[in-house]
Amino acid sequence: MAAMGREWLADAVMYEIYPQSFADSDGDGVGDLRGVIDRLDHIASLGVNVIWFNPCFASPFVDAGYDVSDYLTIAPRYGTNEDMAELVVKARQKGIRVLLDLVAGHTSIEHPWFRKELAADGPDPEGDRYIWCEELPVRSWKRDMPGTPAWVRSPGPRRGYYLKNFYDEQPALNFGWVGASPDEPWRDPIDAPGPRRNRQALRDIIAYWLGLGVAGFRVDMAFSLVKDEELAQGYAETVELWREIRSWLEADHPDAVLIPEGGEPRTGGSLAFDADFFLVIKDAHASLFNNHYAGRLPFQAPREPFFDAEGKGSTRPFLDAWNGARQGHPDRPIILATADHDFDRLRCGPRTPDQLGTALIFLFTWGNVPCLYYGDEIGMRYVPGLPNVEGSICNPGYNRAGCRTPMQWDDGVNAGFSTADPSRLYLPIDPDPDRPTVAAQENDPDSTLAFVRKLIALRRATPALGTRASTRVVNEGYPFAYVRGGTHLVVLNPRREPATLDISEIVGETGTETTTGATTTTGTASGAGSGAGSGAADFTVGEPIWTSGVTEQNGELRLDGFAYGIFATSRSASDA
Ligand SMILES: [Ca+2]
Repeated sequence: MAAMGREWLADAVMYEIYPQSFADSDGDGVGDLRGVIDRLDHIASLGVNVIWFNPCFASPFVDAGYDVSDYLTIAPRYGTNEDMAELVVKARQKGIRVLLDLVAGHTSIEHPWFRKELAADGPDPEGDRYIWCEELPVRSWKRDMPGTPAWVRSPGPRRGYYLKNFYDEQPALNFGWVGASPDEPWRDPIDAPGPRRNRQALRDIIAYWLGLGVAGFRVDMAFSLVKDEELAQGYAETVELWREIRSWLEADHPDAVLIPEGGEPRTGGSLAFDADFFLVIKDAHASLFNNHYAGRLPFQAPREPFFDAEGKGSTRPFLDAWNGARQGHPDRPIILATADHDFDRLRCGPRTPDQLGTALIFLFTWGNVPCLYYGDEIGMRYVPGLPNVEGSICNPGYNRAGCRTPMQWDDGVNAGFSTADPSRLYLPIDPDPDRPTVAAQENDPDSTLAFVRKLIALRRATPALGTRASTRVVNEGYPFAYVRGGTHLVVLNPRREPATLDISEIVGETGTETTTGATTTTGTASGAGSGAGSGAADFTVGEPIWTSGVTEQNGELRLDGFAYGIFATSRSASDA
């Protein structure tokens, strides 16, 4: 696709690679870039066109690489900068762009910047890169939880405290504060020398890797940069900082994208990032998929997920979040992943492979930019009960290791991931003797792998199922039904019990789908209003494109448990 500028992101199908766990080429038990290069044919066979890597830079790996000690050097355990350059070229030859993870808001305590300030007996004359205070401030953050800054006592020689972003080993970089005060000298103004140095460093890091051929960045904790005890105020200034970087990118690197961790705060004015990211740990995604078998997140509403055999969930929290993100920005790309490195997987707890179909159909036929988490193409499961590896356990009920286990390639030693002794593996292989593998599914037309390949191919061949086409929800609940692009009806029944859809409800309330990317709702929910419907009577459920367990009779679609269907619809010529 030869889209101009950053338009390519809207047509992307992403693939997230956790580099530790994908493929180990040299037998040290940890995945590496050579391993990824060796497996590019598999990645390309999926039909994805963007790889997003979790952090690959030099790090002591207290938080799995989200604690960077050198932004300009690939971590030796993954290879060299030359390996990354080679990977970028070889991926591009297969039509695949590469995104890196940029940890912008903090470094490792091992970073030379921090070592230097820790060894000093006072502020750096050129401006501190970190945030130091001698006495604990009275004002502080109300919450003490991962992701919220907190003061950490300096281990010395420098006296006092430094501000952290996540773990204590992740000191926050100084991008200035909202409301500088002479009584609180650590509150540097945003244009103070320290914050200016760090803003310039961000550009230098971004420019270096773009120069090496990467297509952009996913920015970790993107809105953590400018500090304030009231997070929302800090967000406004942080977005302003990213706008400044965006302006520079538009001039120097117009096709480079920036994707935030999470949604971009709407602070008025233009958006600095190219997408919102509905994270697995956040409510919109969790309300669809989180069945709590990977743990309970303290900041999540306790909900039953919609995609679940019990059928007790609702699509409403997701639709509200979706429409909220699109409010005023109807074309905004929204990334919605099968899973990610921060929590569970689609296949988690009692959810069996035959229950994955409806979830996958949804994730690749809704208007999102889909992101496939490595291993989800074969239905790898969340492995419970693993030890704390590189900070995977954030609190007693929250272990991320279960979604980070090695990719299962074949029936060989260590499932083909590594030739190392099993005791040396980054994380253990899923011990289930029936664990899925790429090799076993490769030529099986009924496998999850074949399903995912077919689904991505269908999406890429069908603009109506892509990001730019309209979406009209025609039934919430079970079954969930929506029309894409005015031409394709998708019906999904993720519960065990059957469900029926009255086709006349679709026909009778056909709305005109005029706004690109907007999501309108007819059927059971209020706010149907997208017009009386031109040619309503001409709307019919047409040829099935891909169905499982769906039958049509007497004006109804009947869906067995876990059934799904994609139908071409017919409309009058006047609607075209
Ligand atoms: Ca290795």
